[in-house]
Amino acid sequence: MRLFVAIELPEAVQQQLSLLHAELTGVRWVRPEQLHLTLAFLGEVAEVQLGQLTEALGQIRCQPFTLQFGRLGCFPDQRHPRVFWIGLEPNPALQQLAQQVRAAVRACGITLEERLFSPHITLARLKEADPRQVAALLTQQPVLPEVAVDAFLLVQSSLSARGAQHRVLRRFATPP
Ligand code: 2AM
Repeated sequence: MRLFVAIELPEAVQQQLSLLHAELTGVRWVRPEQLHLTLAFLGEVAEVQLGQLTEALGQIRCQPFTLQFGRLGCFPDQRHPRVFWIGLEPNPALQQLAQQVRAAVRACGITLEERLFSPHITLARLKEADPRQVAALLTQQPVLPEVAVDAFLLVQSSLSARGAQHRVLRRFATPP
């Protein structure tokens, strides 16, 4: 099973983010209902590990906090735009939650990339997009509400010809 752990976004925010969609060649916008903040990408996990994993994730405690949206940007950089994202303002509670999730996953023997957690929401994936058109996208300054976080999701992602299909396997409330 291909799994990841993420924070869900309210539907109203997903809809607001989808207003950033623009006519561009070589762009694949993430469907509004699939917009999320990834905390950890686990990749392929054997189904037999699911019990241990949900047990470990279920132990996580965290004070409720709010997310504030930050700037728009591209990975790896503006001249070679592959991923168009919106960032989140630095937030110690979010970093701590991501750390706890990653520690819980690793404790189950699942290997994660060492890459630092860089909180962002992927809005689009780009293939041969014109960097000048992408630069124009980056000048937008969306006004978005804060998002209250008191839970996270374990999600299965199944790849298909129509793109990735997401299925929420478990929602974990995070009691303080
Ligand atoms: P991101 O694009 O928002 O960083 C589910 O595939 C989620 O896991 C994606 O939204 C992606 O989040 C994240 N992810 C991180 N590393 C990945 C990888 N190597 N392959 C696929 N998804 C990855």
